[in-house]
Amino acid sequence: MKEKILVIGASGQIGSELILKLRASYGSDNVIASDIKIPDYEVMEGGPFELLDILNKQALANVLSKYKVNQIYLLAALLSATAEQHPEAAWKLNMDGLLNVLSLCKSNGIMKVFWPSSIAVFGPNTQKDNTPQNTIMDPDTVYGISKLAGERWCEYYSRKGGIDIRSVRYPGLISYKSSPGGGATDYAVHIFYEALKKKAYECFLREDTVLPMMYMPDAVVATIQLMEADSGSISVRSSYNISGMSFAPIDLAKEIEKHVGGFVCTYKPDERQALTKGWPNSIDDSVAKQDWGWKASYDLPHMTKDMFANLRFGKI
Ligand code: NAD
Ligand code: AKB
Repeated sequence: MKEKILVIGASGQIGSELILKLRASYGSDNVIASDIKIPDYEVMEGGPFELLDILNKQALANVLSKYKVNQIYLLAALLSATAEQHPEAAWKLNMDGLLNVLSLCKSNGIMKVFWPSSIAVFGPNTQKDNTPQNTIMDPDTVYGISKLAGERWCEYYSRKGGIDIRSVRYPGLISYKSSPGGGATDYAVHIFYEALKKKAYECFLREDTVLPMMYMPDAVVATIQLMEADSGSISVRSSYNISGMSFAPIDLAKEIEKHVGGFVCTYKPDERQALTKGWPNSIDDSVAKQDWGWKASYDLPHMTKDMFANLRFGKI
């Protein structure tokens, strides 16, 4: 069957990169971008775009039928820091958005959905190092609670609704094409811009806050690889752990100093520090490796070098 793919939240940090790869693989006309925000030029001009609010179920139904969509990537969500400031709006978008998609998939016979979870599903009682696929999950942030509930809905609709739903728990993502959307790991993108502009950055997390992180090219590969894997190889229908690298702000600052002589990072933790308290230091992704052959390519030095190559000679 010819793929007709709808990406919801296509103007965001992940969507604006993922959509380019999907269009390159499946053909521009077969990948419809949608968001409540106009995307950047490359996404807007590269194929169809629909202004779509995921909370408007009828509008979503209209887009699904207009393009005869048979696959959905649902990326619209409020991330950790914004969700903590607007708990009810976050719950509404993160839950109702997902439920609108799942119920329309069921009634329209749309078979395949990608929905991302996050390392924020873990909590203070979770094992912090090499966090297993199946473990204690007691998130203490609005965002983490919504992601854990979302994982349960995905598994429920996969097993009982007959929809082929696939998901990964992304770590904090680092990218140069578009700004991050309001999370506790955003410092790891902002620091690059400030290093180039001012040779200085004031970090909102403590210097020793080790978190799982991933470079965007790896995140995009993981997403597409999982979506293209044989259905029979997918043993996890909640969400897969995937791992890229783990570092603290001080490790990243030291790496940046190698590229920007005289760079100084200072630390002034704010309310975003508390959001990371229950998050893991590192992730065990052996199940994803075994099921669909996942393997990250970028470590901290390789990612830092590539970020600077793109920010210096690409677009900033
Ligand atoms: P983002 O905030 O950059 O992008 C989200 C997009 O959704 C935005 O363009 C926004 O305009 C759009 N949106 C908001 N409300 C909408 C609505 N009502 N209808 C339609 N679109 C709407 O987020 P992102 O970083 O691209 O994240 C995408 C997904 O991946 C989210 O589910 C997020 O929780 C998850 N995730 C991201 C990271 C990360 O580090 N970026 C890590 C873990 C999980
Ligand atoms: C955030 O910080 O909210 C995201 C995430 C880890 O889900 N980057």
